[in-house]
Amino acid sequence: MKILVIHGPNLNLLGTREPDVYGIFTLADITASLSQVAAELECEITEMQSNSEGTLVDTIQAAKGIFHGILINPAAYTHTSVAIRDALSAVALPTVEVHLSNIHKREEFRRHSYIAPVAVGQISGFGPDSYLLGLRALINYLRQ
Ligand code: CA2
Repeated sequence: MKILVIHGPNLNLLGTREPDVYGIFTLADITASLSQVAAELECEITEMQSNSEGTLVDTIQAAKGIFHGILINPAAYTHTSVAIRDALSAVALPTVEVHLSNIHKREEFRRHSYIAPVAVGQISGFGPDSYLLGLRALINYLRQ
């Protein structure tokens, strides 16, 4: 089982700024934890991060035929990107949307996700655990 893990814009800054909102862990810490869970679940993960909407769309398009599912934190593009939603819809790979923070208890503009309607589900508010729970949920879904 091959899973593509996508980190959206500014997540490369994790652990360097806004620790009160996003915590003190870095993207490398999340990668390390995800790798442990992936080994336990006997799946293979490939990770990428980009600040560019076009690169994220290109990456999603290229996933078809290579990956079985997508785990994505679209970050700010969650709330703006019809292009990322359309790419996910086009490849039709089971997708789980994750967020570190609980987007439903923050500013009003974060409550709407363009991605949620094309995802299997959304996990939000558990910090790095959102990724780990999301990977488990995606693998369980794919193995049903
Ligand atoms: O809670 C999440 O995971 C978000 O996807 C994070 C996005 C935000 O726009 C979404 O509404 C919710 C922001 C990611 C930016 O991460 C930073 C990390 C450190 C310093 C600054 C930004």
